[in-house]
Amino acid sequence: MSHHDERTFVMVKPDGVQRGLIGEIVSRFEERGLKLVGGKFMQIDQELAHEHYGEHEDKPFFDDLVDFITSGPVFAMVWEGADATRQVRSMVGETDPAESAPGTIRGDFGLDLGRNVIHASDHEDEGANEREIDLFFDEAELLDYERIDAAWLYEDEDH
Ligand code: IDP
Ligand code: MG
Repeated sequence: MSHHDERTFVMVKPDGVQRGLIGEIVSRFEERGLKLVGGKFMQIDQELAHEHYGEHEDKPFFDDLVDFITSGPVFAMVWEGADATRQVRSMVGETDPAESAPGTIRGDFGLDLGRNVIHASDHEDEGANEREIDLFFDEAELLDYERIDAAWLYEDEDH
């Protein structure tokens, strides 16, 4: 693996899907230079919701969070690139849209903590990206290809 093959898990939540934001969100990551290696339009069931948000099961908002994330379709994705997990989180913004800077996804498209449009793996939680990718995708669903502009995105990629 070269240094720009880091993968991270991202998901447009049910509010983002209903509000027609899938394309906008995908565009931001594409334009940044990240490579889409997996994508799945799906509805999360109770079991997957509990597993995905297991770290929050003792929090007061857990039941509402599970109800919300299972309430409609989501668009799950895997994006690849240099420092992908940390770079995606910086593009997503803070957990609370009200605290998120304009220019970030949550800062541009949200106002409410419980409706924050997008999930992305936490770069401060070691291995969260790989765990979440495994939870949502089979290895065969992650595609191996080169972006045609790779040599213009990375100085050390050969022309
Ligand atoms: P993150 O999505 O920025 O990683 P986490 O702290 O991992 O934030 O929380 C997971 C999700 O739980 C958040 O995206 C948000 O939807 C919801 N959430 C977090 N904290 C609260 C809260 O205090 N009230 C209601 N919902 C919350
Ligand atoms: Mg989190």
